[in-house]
Amino acid sequence: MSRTPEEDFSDLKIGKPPEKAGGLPAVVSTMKHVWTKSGVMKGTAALLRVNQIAGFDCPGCAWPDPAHRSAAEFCENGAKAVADEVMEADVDDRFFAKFSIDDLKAQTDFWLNSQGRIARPVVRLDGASHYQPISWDDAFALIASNLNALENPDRAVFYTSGRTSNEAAFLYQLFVRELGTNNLPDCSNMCHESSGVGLGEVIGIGKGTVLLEDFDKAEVIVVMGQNPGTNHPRMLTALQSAKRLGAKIVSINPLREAGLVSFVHPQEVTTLLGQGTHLSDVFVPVRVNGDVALLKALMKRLLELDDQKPGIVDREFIDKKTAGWAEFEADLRAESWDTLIDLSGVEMPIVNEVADLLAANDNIIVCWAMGLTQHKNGVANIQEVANLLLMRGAIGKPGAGACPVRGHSNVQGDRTMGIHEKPNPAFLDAMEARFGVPMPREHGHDTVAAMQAMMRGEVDVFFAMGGNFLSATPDTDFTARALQKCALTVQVSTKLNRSHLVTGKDALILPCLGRTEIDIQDGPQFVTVEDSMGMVHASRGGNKPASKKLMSEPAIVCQVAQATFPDSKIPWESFGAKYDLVRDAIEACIPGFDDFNKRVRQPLGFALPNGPRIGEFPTPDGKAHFTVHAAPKHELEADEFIMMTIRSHDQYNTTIYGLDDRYRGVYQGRRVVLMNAVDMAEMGLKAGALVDLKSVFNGVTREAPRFSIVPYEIPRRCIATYFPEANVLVPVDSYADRSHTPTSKFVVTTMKPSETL
Ligand SMILES: Nc1nc2c(c(=O)[nH]1)N[C@H]1C(S)=C(S)[C@@H](COP(=O)(O)OP(=O)(O)OC[C@H]3O[C@@H](n4cnc5c(=O)[nH]c(N)nc54)[C@H](O)[C@@H]3O)O[C@H]1N2
Ligand SMILES: Nc1nc2c(c(=O)[nH]1)N[C@H]1C(S)=C(S)[C@@H](COP(=O)(O)OP(=O)(O)OC[C@H]3O[C@@H](n4cnc5c(=O)[nH]c(N)nc54)[C@H](O)[C@@H]3O)O[C@H]1N2
Ligand SMILES: [Mo]
Repeated sequence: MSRTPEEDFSDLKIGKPPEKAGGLPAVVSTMKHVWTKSGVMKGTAALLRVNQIAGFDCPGCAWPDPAHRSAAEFCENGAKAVADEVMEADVDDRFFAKFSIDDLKAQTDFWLNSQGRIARPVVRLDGASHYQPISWDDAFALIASNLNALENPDRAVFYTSGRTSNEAAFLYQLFVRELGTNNLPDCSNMCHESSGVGLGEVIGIGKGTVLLEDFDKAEVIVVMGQNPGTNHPRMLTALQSAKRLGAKIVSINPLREAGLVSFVHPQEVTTLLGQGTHLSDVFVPVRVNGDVALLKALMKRLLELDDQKPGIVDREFIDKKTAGWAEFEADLRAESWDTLIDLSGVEMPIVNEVADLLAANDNIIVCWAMGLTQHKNGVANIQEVANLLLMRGAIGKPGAGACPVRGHSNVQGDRTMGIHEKPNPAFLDAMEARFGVPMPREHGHDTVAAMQAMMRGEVDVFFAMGGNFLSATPDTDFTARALQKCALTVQVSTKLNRSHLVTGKDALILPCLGRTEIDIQDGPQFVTVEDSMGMVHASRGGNKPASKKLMSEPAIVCQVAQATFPDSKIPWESFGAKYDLVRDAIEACIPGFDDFNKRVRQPLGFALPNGPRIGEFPTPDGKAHFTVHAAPKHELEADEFIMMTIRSHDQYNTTIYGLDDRYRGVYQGRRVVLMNAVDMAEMGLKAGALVDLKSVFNGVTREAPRFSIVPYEIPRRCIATYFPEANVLVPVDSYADRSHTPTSKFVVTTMKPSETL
């Protein structure tokens, strides 16, 4: 067996996880990433435009911007995302001539990303060893000829990652539907789909119900299955502010994440060296996927407290606004305390402490991310959160509600723009009326279904608007084989990644402008995005594009469309030239965008309508719904562990910025398994021992060799690894009921010591 560069553990160091996030180390890390990658001047200039009213939306995450902004409205990891984009365009003709595709495959993801921005369009024709330069026109002609040759439009699949602007997303889905398919899988399928489906069913909208200002009015904020210190650092500012105003914070997580313990605001100079704000009042070390049991335990306790002293269950709200209470209450009363406590892994005193807080305070916000959505019962997890809020009447009023914290900076906007394999018929009707082009009605493939269709040989063209489909999807080896069955794969990208190396017979890389860059078409253009709380605002880059040969995403879509449909009724050429015209079309087709061009030019943009936020539930019966879910039981064999795959502090999804996970005390290595010391002792494993991991699902075995064991404070029989390294172990057919989100936080795994090499 040969060793890959990732499997070299000579520099791996394990330290103690810090007690607090932010502070000086965050400032130092920010400057290191920004200045070494993009140069002092260009990097600093870019940072000063992040999230400013006349600047660009941070490509880091979807956390909203406050109305009153500081000159430095960014965080350490947002700065890394910006620095990563503001790199030189060194992936150019010379680069592609020098390195064959096989040479590139031998490199790590970290190396691939650190080569710089992609400078020009390139093609690899069937059998060639290298990518070669291609002109934009020839690239568009190649795509058009493949699309026009399809036996059926459903033999093409169009993926979207969540950085794509509203304008690009709207144009993209319009083109795909003009072609005649709804095959529009997106990263949301792997991310907050369980939140969308879960909330959609019970409150009538698949989005959160709070605004940023609600945090300052909240009395209790519960943060579940989320690691904001790394993934949404600007959220810590909101938590700190709420905390200073008296709110209590409850953190429900198998790991005691540093960002949730204590926080030193990196931009508050006076507190930079201090101890910081202690954030979590209660830490609840739930077992992986013990959340349904835990939430039911909390609600059962609330019922008991209400029996003792009525008023905790908000009966007036329940009578007026909801349905399903009687069955829900009966199920909770019938649950056994022993079972709930056992399945949650949380001790009774902690359950009581949290229940007391939830009983004593009416303004409750629950925030969550991937720790809840990426489970077989992901939809049930979210609906239990909704049950809790509804029972306390904590939805539809200021300072309370549901807050799914979105990942990619415009993933929510892309959905609003119609990037969805199951489009709303009213939206299709509106597009037919506006453009006079028939729209396909049959549902298309989501991400998992697209992978399976490719594997069956039912996909000829795979087109990706951003992202890294190969490494982000589950079951890497399966996805690799599936992608290679396509005739043509097209990647619209900014940086090199593994999806450029495992491709269809022919492959194109189309390099696009990033958020930070000036976009000139018929004059300077700007785009718009929607944040995690449904605020829509403008984003304008200020940097000179990394290369003259880049095109904007909207322009790329319009040119592909023009090449494919030279006689289209849709005004592709003018759409590509003037994004105001695209916004007019969005206004005509999507509710909530009245006066779009005018309102988006207001300094703070505008909020999209949200019924539940004001206590109106757009479900078929106009009520919010209580739902009943059984707590999942997991019978593990003696040698089995539940593995969750998570992000380190130095990565953005599949983009690896560096090899450290500072907040967990892991340095210079990513092939690690966080494991409970008692489990290690039982298995006879020492810190630093190398193990091969194996998952078996539906009779199929998947293996990932050589991971180093790190002792960690994590519940017994639970382990954690980083994605994408562990994605080979996530089975393609293990996904959430109804939302089809891969179960990236729940992979039953065994391990055995690795052979010495
Ligand atoms: N810097 C940076 N920022 C990012 C990203 C990034 O990669 N890097 N990615 C972006 C994207 S697309 C997304 S979706 C978000 C992701 O943001 P997160 O969801 O915070 O990301 P994960 O690392 O997947 O962390 C999941 C958290 O859930 C916990 N967890 C795992 N299983 C369970 C469980 O069963 N129950 C509970 N209660 N908790 C559990 C883990 O311990 C971990 O703290 O971040 C976005 N922002
Ligand atoms: N095991 C496991 N797997 C997971 C997860 C997990 O927690 N565990 N999380 C899942 C989640 S939540 C998500 S959202 C997905 C993420 O899946 P993706 O969105 O597909 O992956 P990213 O790594 O964010 O994509 C990175 C690439 O996007 C391109 N890019 C960056 N900026 C731009 C831009 O402005 N325009 C264009 N066109 N391209 C750009 C760059 O070329 C870069 O290499 O992964 C999922 N996969
Ligand atoms: Mo995500």
